[in-house]
Amino acid sequence: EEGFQPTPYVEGNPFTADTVLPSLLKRLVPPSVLSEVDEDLQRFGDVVLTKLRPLSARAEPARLVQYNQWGQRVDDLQTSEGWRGLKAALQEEGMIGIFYERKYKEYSRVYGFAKILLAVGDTQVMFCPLSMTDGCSRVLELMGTPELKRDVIPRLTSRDPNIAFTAGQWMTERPGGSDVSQTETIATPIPNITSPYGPTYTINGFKWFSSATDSDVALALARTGPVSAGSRGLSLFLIPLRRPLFRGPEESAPPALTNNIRIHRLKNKIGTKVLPTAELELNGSEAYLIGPLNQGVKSITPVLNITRMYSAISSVGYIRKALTIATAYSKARTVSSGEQLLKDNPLHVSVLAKVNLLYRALTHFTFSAVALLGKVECGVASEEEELRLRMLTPAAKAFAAHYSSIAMEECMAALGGMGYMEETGIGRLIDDGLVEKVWEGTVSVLSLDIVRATSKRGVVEAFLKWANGVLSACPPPLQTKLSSPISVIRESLPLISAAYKAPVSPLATRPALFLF
Ligand code: MFK
Ligand code: FAD
Repeated sequence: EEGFQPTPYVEGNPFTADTVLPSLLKRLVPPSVLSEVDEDLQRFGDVVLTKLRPLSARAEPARLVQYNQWGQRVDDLQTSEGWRGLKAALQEEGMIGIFYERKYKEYSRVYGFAKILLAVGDTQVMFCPLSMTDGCSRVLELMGTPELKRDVIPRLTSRDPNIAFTAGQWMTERPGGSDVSQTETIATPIPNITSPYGPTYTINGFKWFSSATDSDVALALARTGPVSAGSRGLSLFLIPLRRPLFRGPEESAPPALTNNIRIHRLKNKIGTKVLPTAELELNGSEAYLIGPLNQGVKSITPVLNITRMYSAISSVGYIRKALTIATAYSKARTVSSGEQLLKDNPLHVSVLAKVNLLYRALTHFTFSAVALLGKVECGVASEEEELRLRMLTPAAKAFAAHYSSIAMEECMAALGGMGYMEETGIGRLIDDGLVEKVWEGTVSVLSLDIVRATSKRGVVEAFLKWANGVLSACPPPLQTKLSSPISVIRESLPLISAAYKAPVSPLATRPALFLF
């Protein structure tokens, strides 16, 4: 009880404490939109502190009850109150809604992703199911029947948690997740039945990873062509997890999955423990074909590209949270015989500055892709911008995932022993953030995707034109002319390392643009 008492640190409102978002938003959003968005983000910063954080603290890993007391198979997935509360709170905040209401037109993506950046460290990976819900909405917007657009999109994008749906994505199977060509799940057409939602099939197979197991629908790949056709024999299906999909308002969703889906087991993961990732057996599940037959991989790519954007922003959001804690601690903890706060110690500040620089670089980099996504979805992007987005998406996701854990470990150590304690939450952030290197494409698979993207005519030219334009606007020491995407990477490395040594300044953040 006696002796030195450590001073608790205060994290503060994540928006007003943020060192990057205000200037980033000024750069990307016109003043008329900025004033409204700015006000909402300040309010939302308080919501993160007062509502989302307490809910997150009450979120527990889900429990799976496979059999009831009569020996019947029930597969009752019991999620925690905190998890359900987080989902509802984020739906009410318009996470998904903002992106389809498009109140701020092409700037809606920047606005919504700014909210994600602020919330991600305090929401227990809830943006995983929400990202797939977003991706599913986009696929249905692009390829759904008029009835799907009428009935399902409004649910997926709803701000009312009582009627809102979430969606999962079932691609990965035991023979391969990066490479889906050996998919074993089979789709069989039901003769003479066509639902208004599309040609109706039954699905049989085993899905090895299902993270949004508490969702209402899932987009899944299943084989409709010969095994010899590999991934070109797969089609995309919308699968309801329960039937009927729509119930009266008085009936809440039954916990068990009722579309002939069994939950084999819940995954035992390093992190993302609250997220109910499961293995699923599908034994004659009803499903609707989405998009053209045997073009399932291509049809699901809008989901991949949207969830990859969420992944990139999540990685950056984890750094934001860890850095905020480390910065707050530096204002509370003294060193040098108690004479000096850490924030005034040059050696310590240089450590924080390094992470701060990385955070700035990655935020500007990832949001440049987010801004392009908004433009493409609103039909106002040029062809060159569309091609650039195609390349930037896997690059942003891979870079952010790679650097995030490095940055978070620095932040953890910046609190000394306190950083290694569970209560700071940095440990959970690191464990959760690690998965960004794996799901939605590993770093190697994404680098192959960049190669795939650049093999399309015009992509490299569009990219170099843009990169050289950015470079020519930089101060002389950073000016250089690039001739290939490889040279962008090669030339950027010395610039980035030079920037690391420099004090944090607007100039030092510029090399972010050279990352890609
Ligand atoms: C909070 C964080 C948020 C994130 C959370 C989400 C939860 C996590 C859930 C998951 O992890 S879900 C599973 C995600 N799985 C993957 O990401 C799989 C990784 N593997 C790949 O991405 C492979 O590249 C792929 C499976 C797509 C390769 O399949 P294929 O069949 O060998 O691809 P192919 O034949 O090269 O391409 C088929 C078509 O799609 C081509 O078009 P064309 O038919 O016109 O030639 C390609 O150009 C096109 N394509 C492929 N990837 C594309 C794309 N188009 C646009 N964007 C892409 N990314
Ligand atoms: P593999 O593809 O076997 O990869 C193994 C290694 O091989 C990796 O290092 C990879 O980089 C490397 N590799 C693969 N191909 C190549 C290549 N051509 N060249 C060089 N190296 C290569 N999936 C879903 O569909 N839905 C979900 O909801 C979902 N949730 C998930 C939740 C969690 C927590 C995790 C960890 C995964 C989830 N996944 C989900 C699965 C995830 O998308 C896959 O694990 C991922 O795509 C990798 O596939 P894999 O596990 O089969 O690994």
